[in-house]
Amino acid sequence: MAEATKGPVVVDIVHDGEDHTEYSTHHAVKAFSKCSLHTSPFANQKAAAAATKIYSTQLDGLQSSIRQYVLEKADICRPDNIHICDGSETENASLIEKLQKDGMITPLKKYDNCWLARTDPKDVARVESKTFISTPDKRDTIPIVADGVSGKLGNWIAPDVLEQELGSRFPGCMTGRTMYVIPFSMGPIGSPLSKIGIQLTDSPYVVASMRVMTRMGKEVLDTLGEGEFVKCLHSVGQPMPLKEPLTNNWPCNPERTIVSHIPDRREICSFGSGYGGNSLLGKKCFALRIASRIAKDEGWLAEHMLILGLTNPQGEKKYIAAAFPSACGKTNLAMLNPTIPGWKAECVGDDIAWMKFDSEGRLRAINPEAGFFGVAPGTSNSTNPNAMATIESNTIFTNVAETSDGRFYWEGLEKETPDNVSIKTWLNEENWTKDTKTSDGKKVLAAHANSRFCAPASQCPVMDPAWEDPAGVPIDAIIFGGRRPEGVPLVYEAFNWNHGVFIGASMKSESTAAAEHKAKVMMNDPFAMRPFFGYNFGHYLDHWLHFNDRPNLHLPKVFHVNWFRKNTAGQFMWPGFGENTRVLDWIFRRCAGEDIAQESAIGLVPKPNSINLEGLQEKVDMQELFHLPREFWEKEITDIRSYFKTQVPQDLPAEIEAQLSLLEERVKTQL
Ligand code: OXD
Ligand code: MN
Repeated sequence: MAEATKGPVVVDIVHDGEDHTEYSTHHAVKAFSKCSLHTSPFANQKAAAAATKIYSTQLDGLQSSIRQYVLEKADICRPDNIHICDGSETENASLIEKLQKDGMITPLKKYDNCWLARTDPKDVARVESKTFISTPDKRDTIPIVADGVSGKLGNWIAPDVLEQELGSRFPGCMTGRTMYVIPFSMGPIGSPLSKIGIQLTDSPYVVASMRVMTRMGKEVLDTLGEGEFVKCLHSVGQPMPLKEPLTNNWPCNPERTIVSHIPDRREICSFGSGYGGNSLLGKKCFALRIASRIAKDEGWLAEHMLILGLTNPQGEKKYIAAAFPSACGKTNLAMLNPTIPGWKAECVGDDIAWMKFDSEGRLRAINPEAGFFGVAPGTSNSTNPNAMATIESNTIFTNVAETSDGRFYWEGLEKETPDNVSIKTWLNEENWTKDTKTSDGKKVLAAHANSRFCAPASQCPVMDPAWEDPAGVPIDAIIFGGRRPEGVPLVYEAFNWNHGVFIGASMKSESTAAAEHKAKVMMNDPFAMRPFFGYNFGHYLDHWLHFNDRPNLHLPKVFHVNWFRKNTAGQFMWPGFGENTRVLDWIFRRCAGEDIAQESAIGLVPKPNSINLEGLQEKVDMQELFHLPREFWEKEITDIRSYFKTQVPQDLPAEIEAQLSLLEERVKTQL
């Protein structure tokens, strides 16, 4: 690890361009004690305050709390320059130029302002095992589990241990680099549902991506005034001069990666990874982990949900929020093209929903993001034409493959890519074909399974007119879903709110390439939040349940869907994609109060022939699709019970336990 240069940071304005301001830092001779930098720099507010007192006037444009934060962290990280981002086109152009010069991105010439980044192959996904939440009391972060049980609902780290971990990484980590200060708003600027963050990062790739994914720049600072903000510190962990050459010109430090959250201080510190949710701190770290904790404190919900507006042929509109684990086609559903004539679907968001009951008791949702950080493989004109239209310009691609005529390429685009081009893989291997194999005979992928596009939401042809409404959109239905090849029907409805919370708590799905998991295994993923809970899952369930006791709330109906059931031959039984409108139509009509559901052991299921199948090209065996095998459900109940018992032994609300017993009773008597 690089030694920090000693002495407090002095900030001089060296350049004040038309559109942005750049500062350079140098280090004064008077030294801090070595101890203050190395043992507990994050706790040493006094030393930082001293630096602030002496030098803060030189970051004049910033409000004092931000200035203090910047100085404190600059004092530890020792960047050569500090750049306050204004979010302008000019600034972005100079960042893109720098990224090109540094060999971090190349243009995809077939499109307008589209770029391809290839990462170090060691930095390709979220690292859940290195993601921590720190609170003085462990039980505030994760449920206590028995000795010998490995907890699967987040990682806790003691505050003093975290201080040491951060103290052994951040000092001097930005030497030779620029610290960018990114003011950003999660949610429309100024909305009462929005929150502001300040991210400090030494990665220009992160700045360019945050500009797409959030509302970023000067307007945010103006709106914030002296208000509160979430503190987000990020470093790729590669100070200059480099000790070893980079791979793909992508600075990162995988051996030392840590993604940490201090919810009591509304603070995030992430080190060592430049990619995705590890480094674009507005997304999973802020909008889910920190926000879910803020939401609990303030009485609202921050959820891993898409938001979709649906208009029926009569012109009536409803909004749904839907939670799916990664790799269940959330982005496809968020942008779906309905196949039933007369229906319209419009996108508000594809990944995260912040939801709050308004004064009339209606649940209102905003999408805190401004862009899509979507999984590329599988996206095509047949699966998601709206995403394809969105990513034709102003998009940053990461770890996709490239054609010789300057297009992007990934698995799923076989039919849409001309035959006469050659393909270079995400690993820079030329002349890839679908038959390319490794020396030990394994199929080589052209694009990494977690390769991404990062594109502005405003470019999506089906954005909802209200997607930036500061008041949010009213939510009528909450949908849970997962990849369930067996036993789980196409759709069912919860009997009531508490049953709905139980359904969310017992969600499962096949694992994803978005994180470091290797095999396709069935994983419990309650509320699709398993990697994103900002506090103890048991307390999270209490929070959801308490809405049932609040008077005058119009609680949305809750549903569970499964597009992924397979028949005995291993084929999907439901065509999915646009045809999912048929299920949404049923959900819509249920929300409108239609009598089209009947009781089953697991919830309310569609009455025979109540799902509109008119015009469906494929033959679907609805009987089989809704069959509830007794053995499967008995085993499911045993598994859920054992999951709760091992993972949430002390904090599971009694009501969830009661819901499980009710399910067990119904399965016993009705199946
Ligand atoms: C994602 C995820 O959205 O992993 O990237 O959920
Ligand atoms: Mn997600």
